[in-house]
Amino acid sequence: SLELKTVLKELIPRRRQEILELRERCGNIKVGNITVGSVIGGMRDNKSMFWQSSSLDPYEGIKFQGKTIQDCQNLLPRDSKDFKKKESFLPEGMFWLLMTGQIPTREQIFHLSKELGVTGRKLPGYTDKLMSNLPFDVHPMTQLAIGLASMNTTSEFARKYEKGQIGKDEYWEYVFDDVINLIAALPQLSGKIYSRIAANGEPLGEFKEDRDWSYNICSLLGMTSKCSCNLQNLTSKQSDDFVNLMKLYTGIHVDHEDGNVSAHATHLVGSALSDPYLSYSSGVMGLAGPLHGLAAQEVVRFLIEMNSYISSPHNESKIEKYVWNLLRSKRVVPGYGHAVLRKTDPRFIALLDFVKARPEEFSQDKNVVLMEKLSEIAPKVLKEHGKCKNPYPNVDSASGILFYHYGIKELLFFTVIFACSRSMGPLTQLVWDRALGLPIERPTSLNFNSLHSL
Ligand code: FAM
Repeated sequence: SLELKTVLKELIPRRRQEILELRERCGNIKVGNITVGSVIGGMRDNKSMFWQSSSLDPYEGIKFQGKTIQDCQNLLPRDSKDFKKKESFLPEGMFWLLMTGQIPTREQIFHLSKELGVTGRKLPGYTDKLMSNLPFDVHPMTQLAIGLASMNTTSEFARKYEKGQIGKDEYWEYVFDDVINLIAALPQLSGKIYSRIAANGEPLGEFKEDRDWSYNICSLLGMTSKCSCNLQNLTSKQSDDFVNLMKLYTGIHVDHEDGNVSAHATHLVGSALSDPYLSYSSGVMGLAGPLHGLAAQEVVRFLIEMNSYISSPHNESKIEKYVWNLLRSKRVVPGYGHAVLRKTDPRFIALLDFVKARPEEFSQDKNVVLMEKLSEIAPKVLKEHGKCKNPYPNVDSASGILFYHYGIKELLFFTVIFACSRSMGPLTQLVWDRALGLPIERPTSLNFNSLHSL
């Protein structure tokens, strides 16, 4: 079928059966040991969450339904059939893969794109009005969380549940409809937030129903060549490259299994049967932390500051000295390290490949040059420093500085774009949580006394 929901309807009964059998056959099998170190150490290495759409291997990095980023580049449909264009796959294809575990056809993806285009044409009036009345200087992520939470006035799931009109087996269908509406609204929501922080609320571009989801994010930021208001004076080649960057960026930030703060917050809040708007709004609040999604803007500040100190981004000894000084002042090197990964983040590599494929665009940008140079020097320094478990660059090392290159200088806004992409993984899981009838999350806590008596 061309309809994602119809494909899910075929899949769900099989998965329901599988989870019943698992519970019966393996319910008492232990997955691992929970140590005191894990209890007081942010639950590290504690394998206790169910997440189907992606998995994270410390050395191989993220896999989406078992597929690496490279597999996805080879298998998922692109906008154009011309492979020479080096276009990234459409994020809609990634969403389909996360939901179903299947590689969609081009027809299925264009159908889904169209559905998101028609649904996302306009924000609900209530949300639009509420956002227009917020002070301009409210943090962009707060604006996003408010906008998303306010959309719960349109939640079909919440409405049906409140009226007692749906049984447990049907929850997923209404959650699915809400999820589609939420994801469809993200280009408009992010465009509105950007127009408020960059242009006093003046619209920067148009929403095009017949274009794909990530193109519409770019269009509403005023970043496509067709935009009447081209704030950044981009050439048409630069606009096309930016659209491609957005496809890549929103295609690879979709999911990072459940252990990360934004995914886990969405999952946890959703387990109380809060609707998808409230659940993802909570996830967005978590994404706004500097150790999580906000790291990208910290990296941009860091690179600009370092460049003003080191005179040339090629000056290796000064770069090294700068990183050592930062570590001596007990600060972290932003964009480096990871709670799970123990190798360079493959998402960082994908963004660096984007840069390497465009030397004429990036070789004169000293921040981008420094980003690349730092990725060779910082791991050596961090290894010698000996504290962090992963001295390699993570995705945030490269992402923000590329947006900055194309003229998005409002650093706090980067995480809003991250949130557009991250919606896809946690909300996929929310649909499955309801389809499989997973219960409310309710672990148990320990205090000093109980820990000492172990
Ligand atoms: N620079 C300096 N010190 C670091 C460090 C870095 N980049 N990364 C970790 N450490 C320190 C860490 O602060 C800790 O020190 P204390 O024992 O004094 O508390 C020690 O090394 C051991 O930490 P770890 O076990 O290696 O890392 P964690 O799992 O505790 O933390 C991160 C993981 C990501 C929070 C941490 O590496 C960090 O703060 N990195 C910089 C911020 C960043 O880039 N965040 C983005 C993460 C990301 F990919 C995302 O979510 N978007």
